[in-house]
Amino acid sequence: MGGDKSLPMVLGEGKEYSDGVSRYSVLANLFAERREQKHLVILQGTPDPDAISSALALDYLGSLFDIETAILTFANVSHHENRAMVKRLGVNLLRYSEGFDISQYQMYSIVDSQKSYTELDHRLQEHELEFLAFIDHHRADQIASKALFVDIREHAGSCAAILTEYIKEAAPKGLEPGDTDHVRLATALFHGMRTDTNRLVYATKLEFEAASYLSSCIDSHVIELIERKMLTSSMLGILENALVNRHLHDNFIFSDVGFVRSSDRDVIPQAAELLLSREGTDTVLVYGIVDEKTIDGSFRTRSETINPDEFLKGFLGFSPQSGRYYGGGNVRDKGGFQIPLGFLCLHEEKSQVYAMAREIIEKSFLDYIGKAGKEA
Ligand SMILES: [Mn+2]
Repeated sequence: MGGDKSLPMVLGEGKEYSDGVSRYSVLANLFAERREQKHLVILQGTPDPDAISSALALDYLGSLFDIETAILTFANVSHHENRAMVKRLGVNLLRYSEGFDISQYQMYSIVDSQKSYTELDHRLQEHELEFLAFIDHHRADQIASKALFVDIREHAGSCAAILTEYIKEAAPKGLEPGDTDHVRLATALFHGMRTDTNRLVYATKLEFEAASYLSSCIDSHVIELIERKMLTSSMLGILENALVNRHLHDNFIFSDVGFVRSSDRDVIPQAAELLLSREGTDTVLVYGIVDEKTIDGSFRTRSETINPDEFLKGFLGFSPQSGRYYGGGNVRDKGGFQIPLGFLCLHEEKSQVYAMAREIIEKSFLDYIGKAGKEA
């Protein structure tokens, strides 16, 4: 360590501090001073694979110092793929409730979250838990973290890759392919990296280095099973609607999927991607009415000239009440929008509301792309 309690300055995104001390050695020293303590890793929001695997990594690192770790969440794992990960890899997550006994823990950490405060800070303070580590890859929050160890790397594609860097230092010879716990850990971390980087398409050097280190322990079969897309019959129904209701306008496809429950909302972008794969199509807009409250739409394009963000802002405009645009996207290939139905959702005749929404959206869309007719 670079001196008592005061950490040296962190420069850039590298694995070392300005004085050449590695980030991990600082964390390892803190662990060493807290042997056999009990550690709580807190996951904020709905736990995703990057967060879960980062927590597993802290559990592993702590175990090298006989530290016992529990992973605490505030929400259930919802997405199918994430549930599959928890189940396949036998991850043990504790769901927080009022009755949760904090007093048995001496310290806590937060991983993969921009926020370094939690909804149970008052209880953590009451029981005098030390805030051990705050490790993240989102943009640094205005409020500086009070953790003893802070590692925020805004340019990292995933938190899992940062944690893998620590593991690499703790176990330089590599994890053991014959050890099921190591395989579980490596597989979780690789999956975490993949989900945060669009299956490694947007991975940084840190992810590739981490993947290379973990490679001998990654169970590819499990990754394949976890990442397999599962569609419920209601989801298939949504895709079917998108196909049946499609209207072609030159190289544009416009479609709607009907009424959708919020749990099936993720299928709308999938429907847009499916339609975009039609030969000769370069731009797709698909929408549905979610929970009878909002019109949610997805926009996909392969066009060289269309900027999805400009397109959606221009085509739908903004809400007079909030002053915010209804939609937006990136400059390259995708975007989305959400328009509240407001008082219209009180209407008894849902089909009329739907027909009206459809007419308005399609007309504005066609006006915007400079076409009058709407023949399929
Ligand atoms: Mn993440």
